Amino acid sequence: WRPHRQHRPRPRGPPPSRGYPTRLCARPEPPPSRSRLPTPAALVADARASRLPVVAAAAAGHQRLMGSLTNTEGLRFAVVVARFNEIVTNLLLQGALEAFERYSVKAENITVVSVPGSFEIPVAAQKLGKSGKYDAILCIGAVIRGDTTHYDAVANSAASGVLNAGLSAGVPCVFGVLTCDDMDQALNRAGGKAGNKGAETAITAIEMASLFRHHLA
Ligand code: INI
Repeated sequence: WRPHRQHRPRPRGPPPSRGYPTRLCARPEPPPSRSRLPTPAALVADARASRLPVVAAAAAGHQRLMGSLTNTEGLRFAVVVARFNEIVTNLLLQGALEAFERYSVKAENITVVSVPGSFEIPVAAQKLGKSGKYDAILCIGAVIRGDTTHYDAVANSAASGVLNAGLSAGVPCVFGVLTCDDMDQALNRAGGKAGNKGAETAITAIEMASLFRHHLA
């Protein structure tokens, strides 16, 4: 059994187009098809041609501010490094210093400050930030889980402390404190299989320092 279909008179005029709207069809204009947007390859080509960063080339009409990794002239950095788990933190520091060198940050513009443990990093970072001598502070430490809850206390204090140091000083304080379950995990991130987080955070520090110096000052 099927319900009886009611007969409705066909509207006069041509049937609505199934494709894009035509002059005779009153459908709204469809949104621009994805194919009309520039492809990532085209964006990169445009950026190269105009010598703009890719994100800036993509930003039609509005201003986009971004730190530079190539113009590091005159940028000054402090590195606060914890001695606790020194085997790891020395490797992180080495990675950071190598990255600074690769990005042409002069050794004379880098001050390394040593503190006992990660818990002590924030107060030193805040003091250095407020001194007005540095464009960014890089904070390096390694918190490795033990049998007690001490790990959580130190890890959480280091993370929120570094954040607060940056906010109160108005100077970027970059978080390069590893929080790991064991020494193997930490060593993997200090130049082993997972790269060197010290180097990665140094690059973040350069970008933030440049952003603040050149655009947000
Ligand atoms: N400090 C670290 O940097 N990493 C750790 O893993 C750690 N643990 O596990 O105890 C640690 N503790 C010391 C802490 O940072 C302070 O130096 C100490 O509590 C004195 O304030």
